[in-house]
Amino acid sequence: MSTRPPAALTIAGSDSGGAAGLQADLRTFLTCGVHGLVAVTAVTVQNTLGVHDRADIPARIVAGQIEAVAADMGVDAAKTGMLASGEIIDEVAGAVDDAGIGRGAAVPFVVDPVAASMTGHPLFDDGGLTALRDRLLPRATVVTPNLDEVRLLTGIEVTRREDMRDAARALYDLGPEYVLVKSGHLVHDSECVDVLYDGSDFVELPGPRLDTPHTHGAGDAMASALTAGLARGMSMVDAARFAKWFVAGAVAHSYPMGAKIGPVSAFWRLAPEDFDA
Ligand code: PXL
Repeated sequence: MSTRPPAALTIAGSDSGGAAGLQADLRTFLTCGVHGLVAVTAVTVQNTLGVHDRADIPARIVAGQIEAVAADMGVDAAKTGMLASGEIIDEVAGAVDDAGIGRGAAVPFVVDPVAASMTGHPLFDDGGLTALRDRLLPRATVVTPNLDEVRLLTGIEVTRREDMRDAARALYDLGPEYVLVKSGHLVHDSECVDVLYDGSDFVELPGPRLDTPHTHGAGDAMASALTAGLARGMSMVDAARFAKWFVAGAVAHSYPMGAKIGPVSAFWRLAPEDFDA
């Protein structure tokens, strides 16, 4: 390859288990044809039993990573994952503004409002939720909550497919350009129909509901495939459909690893000869 590929930036935490976090994002970017840039926010000590410890990166180092890659390498789309603290969110808000990333700027900004790990451990401090709502959602080109994050951000408890539209409207009022509400947690629904809302119209994004317990990293894969699609110049609707396609393949090829919930997989994007010994 002699020309520069599209580049996407993830602002996210490290998962030592390699299922979620920046590891999932970089794997998704690569297999979606996009160079991955990284601003690490925190290091988690994690396996399938839980998040056992963590160290947050100093906020100025998080901002420094964003500034450094934006100034020299160029960012075609950016996303957030685990943001760790209100202080880090404040620095990220300033850095994305300076880099021309976000709603109304040239570079699309996907805010995945990651609040807790799969095992229920909080992934930001008490100031994090307020900072996310007040400082990041108004800067988001698109916000991609699951139904737990919908409840934390809006107080709305979604129990039926129909409630997702009310949730999308309430989230839209917090300032993003688009809202993509994910339906994965509606476990009694036979399909996974996500909803994309732009303040006037709804687009339904259908997908299969697959019967597997191994879904760690599915949300990260969805948001990073969406980011990759945007980095490649797709419209929001096309990028959202692309992300659904990618995450359905990743969940279909998930595997057991460790005692509890195993990772979703991007291996299906590799050719059979890549597996020959
Ligand atoms: O899936 C959300 C997520 C994001 N980032 C990190 C995580 C998790 C979930 O476990 O550990 C670092």
